[in-house]
Amino acid sequence: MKNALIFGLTGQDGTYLAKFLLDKGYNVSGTFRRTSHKCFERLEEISIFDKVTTIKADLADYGSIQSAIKKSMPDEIYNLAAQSFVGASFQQPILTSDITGLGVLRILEAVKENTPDAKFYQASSSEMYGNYIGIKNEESPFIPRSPYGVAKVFAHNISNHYREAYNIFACCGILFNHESPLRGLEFVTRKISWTLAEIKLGKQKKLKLGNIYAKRDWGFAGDYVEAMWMMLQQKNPDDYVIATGESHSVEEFLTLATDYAGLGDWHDFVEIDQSVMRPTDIEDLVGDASKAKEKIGWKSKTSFKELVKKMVEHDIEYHKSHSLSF
Ligand code: NDP
Ligand code: GDR
Repeated sequence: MKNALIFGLTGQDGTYLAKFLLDKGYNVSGTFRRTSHKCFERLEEISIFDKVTTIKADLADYGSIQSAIKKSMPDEIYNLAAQSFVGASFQQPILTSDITGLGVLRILEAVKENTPDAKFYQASSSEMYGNYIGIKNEESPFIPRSPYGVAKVFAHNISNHYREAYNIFACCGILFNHESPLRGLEFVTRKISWTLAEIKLGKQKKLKLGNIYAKRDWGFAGDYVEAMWMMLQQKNPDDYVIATGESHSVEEFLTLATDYAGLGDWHDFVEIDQSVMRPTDIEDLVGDASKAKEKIGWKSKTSFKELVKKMVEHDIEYHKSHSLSF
């Protein structure tokens, strides 16, 4: 039985990946941060909390990273941990650089010193392309437009460097946006599906959004975690773009979601909120995942429409059965 260690187990992707690896028969360990509140909701929502080993570790803290690696003795390490919200990276650029950028170097050093034969996956991002215009593949330049994007470029480059200099089996998945009913509430897709459900059930009146003309290449997170695993099963380590190949605007997502929620015309309840606009934003991101298709046999399975429907239906059901109380 293989051992896998997931940094960022408690996040959207960590949860889907843990489920995927458990189904493949792996022993799954994953890290969580100490918080004053519950942080295992996602694992509980898909009923896998009691099937994984949880280890406390913070990417700011080398000792805890090393100890997570020594405890789990992994064959495969997936780094999904990050300050992952682009919007917050403008307000907390130093923290973002430390966790999303330098944190990856801390893991790589711990791997080099303790388990140099372990395979390593790094969660790179389409946000690294930033201002680069046109369809993006593995050869396209990185011109990041946010502190988050800059930190991810560092993490990507240092992972490539450890592959070249120390022979670490390091793969970077350059993933475009992927969403799900487990997506964090501040990301635009989930903010929309969640708030529409609240509006439908009379718990909310308004939905406040920023740049609704921005376009993203949106896939389903459940499809994307499979690509992470596939990369580590290849003979040689490499980097791959993972994307659907089509982009849609926030406005299109909103229109479709409003339709699925049966709420009529979104102009009746949407307000544009200047406070969520970013100092710099990326207008359009579309990925070309041909290399992943040819070399590892991965392709996106869930359509844009299916994704929107899945998220809206989940959140309406959720709000029907839960009343939040604090
Ligand atoms: P989430 O924000 O849902 O999860 C991030 C994870 O990182 C959480 O488990 C979080 O813990 C953990 N984390 C945050 N800060 C620290 C820290 N200081 N030390 C240790 N762990 C920490 O992100 P996703 O699951 O959506 O994304 C997974 C990875 O993929 C991230 O690196 C993200 O940047 C990257 N990515 C995501 C894409 C997407 O569209 N989802 C696209 C491309 C890349 P906690 O639960 O305590 O907050
Ligand atoms: P992104 O995702 O920045 O692409 O990063 P997000 O959903 O935050 O924004 C997508 C686009 O929507 C616009 N937008 C809004 N965004 C938010 N969050 N809230 C709003 O109200 C709103 N209104 C409009 C944004 O300006 C942006 O243009 C995600 C994260 O998962 C990263 O970790 C990952 O690396 C990239 O995707 C690929």
